Amino acid sequence: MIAATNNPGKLREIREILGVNIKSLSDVGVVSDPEETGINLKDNAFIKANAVYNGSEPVFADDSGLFIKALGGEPGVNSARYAEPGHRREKVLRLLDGVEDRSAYFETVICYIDDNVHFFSGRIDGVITRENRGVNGFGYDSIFEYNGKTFAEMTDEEKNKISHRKKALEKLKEYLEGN
Ligand code: ITT
Repeated sequence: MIAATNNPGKLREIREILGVNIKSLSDVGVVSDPEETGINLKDNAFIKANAVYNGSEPVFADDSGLFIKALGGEPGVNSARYAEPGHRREKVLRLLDGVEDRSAYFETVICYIDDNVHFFSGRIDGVITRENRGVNGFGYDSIFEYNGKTFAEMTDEEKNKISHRKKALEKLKEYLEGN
């Protein structure tokens, strides 16, 4: 299976959770960074997987986002493009300054293409912290808290037990095992 992602943090999580042989884009010499023009995670997951699929080897892609209640679901599908790199978490913290209801969730939609196109999704609910905490993980991990710890304060193993991506990957795993 080829994982159509350029995000090393994601790739590491996928390998750890699925435990099957996963090739990255660079392993197969494919350069792919299609524009994520979809209006939701499902559209973008399909765009990413379909850009790599060549009719033989199965392809996996996921699109994920952080959906914050007080921001009307932002950054959501725009999580990767919400601000310049290095400024995304600060933007969220600034917009939530003084906001009491800090509920948020991460959602992942996986698109898996073999002979058909399949979708699997997973979600985890938590809250946005008031400052960055923790050094592990990637993206918004240091401002997303679940059960008293941010994702960046968890080990990979702890995060991978409960994460949005884990839940979606478990569904894919079930599908793969039934085939
Ligand atoms: P692709 O190459 O797979 O497209 P990406 O970094 O663009 O990688 P997504 O579009 O799926 O990834 O995700 C959007 C952003 O959401 C991503 O850049 C992160 O900032 C954030 N994100 C996704 N999953 C996350 C996670 O598990 N923890 C923290 N942030 C996450």
